[in-house]
Amino acid sequence: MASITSSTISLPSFTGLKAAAASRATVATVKVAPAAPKLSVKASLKQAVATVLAVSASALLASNALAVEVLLGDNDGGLVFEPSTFSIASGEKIVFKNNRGFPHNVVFDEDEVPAGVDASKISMSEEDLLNAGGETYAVTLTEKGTYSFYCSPHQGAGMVGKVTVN
Ligand SMILES: [Cu+2]
Repeated sequence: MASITSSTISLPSFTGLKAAAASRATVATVKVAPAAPKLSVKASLKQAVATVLAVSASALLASNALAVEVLLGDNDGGLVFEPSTFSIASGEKIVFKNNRGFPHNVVFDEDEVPAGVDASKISMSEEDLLNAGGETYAVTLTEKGTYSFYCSPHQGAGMVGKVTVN
């Protein structure tokens, strides 16, 4: 019994004279006792790791919540917003970024924005274009509801999008 650990040494004080008197019972207890703490340590470590993962995941979500990036033109050169349909929280910034197939722009449809929203105040002008790769247009929407937008040079090609502000 050279491997008796501190946790097993304290056992007699818990189990009292009963365990001390029956040596067989003490041996059995000694074998079981170290295993139990080992398991619970593993379990709590697992839990700790899970908690850390959950925290970093929510931190990522929180940082994403500050700005959503929408690519203008997908990586295959498709004339689309990527993503084209998405949701954001009120006050969250949308950054439209020139990717492929430019020039592009971002115009909100005056007939498809929440009541009271002036589409011209959140839009680029129809003639204004993002001509170079990486150029951005950022807008922050606060009024809840659904907004439709399009790229004026490519609206006919289907470069349209929809954002819901929750
Ligand atoms: Cu476009």
